[in-house]
Amino acid sequence: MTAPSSSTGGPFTDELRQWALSEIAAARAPDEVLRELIARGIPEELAVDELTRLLESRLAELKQQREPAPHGTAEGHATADIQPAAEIQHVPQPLTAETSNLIRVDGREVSVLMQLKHPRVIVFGNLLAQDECDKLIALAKPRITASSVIDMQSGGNRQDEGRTSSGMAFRRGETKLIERIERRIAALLQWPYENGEALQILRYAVGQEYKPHYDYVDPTQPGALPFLARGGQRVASLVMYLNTPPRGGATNFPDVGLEVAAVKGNAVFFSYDRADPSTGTLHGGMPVIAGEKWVATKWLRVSRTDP
Ligand code: PD2
Ligand code: ZN
Repeated sequence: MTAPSSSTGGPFTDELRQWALSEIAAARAPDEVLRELIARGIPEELAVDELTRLLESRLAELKQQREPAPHGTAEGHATADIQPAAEIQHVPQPLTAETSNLIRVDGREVSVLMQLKHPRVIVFGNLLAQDECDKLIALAKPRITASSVIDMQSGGNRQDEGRTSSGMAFRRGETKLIERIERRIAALLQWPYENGEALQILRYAVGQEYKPHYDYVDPTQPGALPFLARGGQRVASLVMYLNTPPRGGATNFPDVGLEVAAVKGNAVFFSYDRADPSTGTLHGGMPVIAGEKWVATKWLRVSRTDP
């Protein structure tokens, strides 16, 4: 199996990637490879991210090679049956507080409250002003209906017992306030405004939840095609909290035991460079225990998508 063909650009060139892959294949210790990448001028964070990706795809490759041939396939031709690993995509690399605890964006001081490397999760504080949260709720309230999910057979929408909230979507740039928030998000995440899906608002009442799921679509399902044709795969999500529920409603990442509390004005960002559970981005909205919970979600695509 070959290395991912797409280049991430920047200092981590295809040549360096090939070199790192050959070192991994030769069973060189990852910390030595990492040290050498840093010595070759790759910033530490980028070197860790890229090396993690290469190691994961190598492990996935080895795992596939060890799995028995599925029923109906000829023994001895196992390698011909290996599925290609999920395509690796560029993902947003948000501005993070490397030198200061605050990030200046759109005249606001956004803080980084927590960062996790794998899965890549960042919790931002003060991304939205309190009155911006209130205005988004007021604009959405008259338009909300029962939430749906993408039907992976037809490509349309359907209701699902795993998602019991209600919600609505604005058009991108629908009002001055919405456009301002969307441009702020684009600046913070360093990802084009046009690659962001329309802002979606969700309301959860007591007992309502969004069971753990992935935000990318499974590209092998027929219903994924119309979705992928308009902007490509999702590569990151930003869930912004519009109120602080008195109890419950955290966003959880069960694979790593992380629960992000819903606090008004804060947001949780996570990225996934491939449509695969190895990203560790299984996540859910935990049941609201008291009060209600309002969020605004922005999904980021590989390419420009519908407004
Ligand atoms: O409301 C949430 O916390 C939540 C959790 C998981 C929202 C989403 N996913 C989503 O909108 O995709
Ligand atoms: Zn989600």
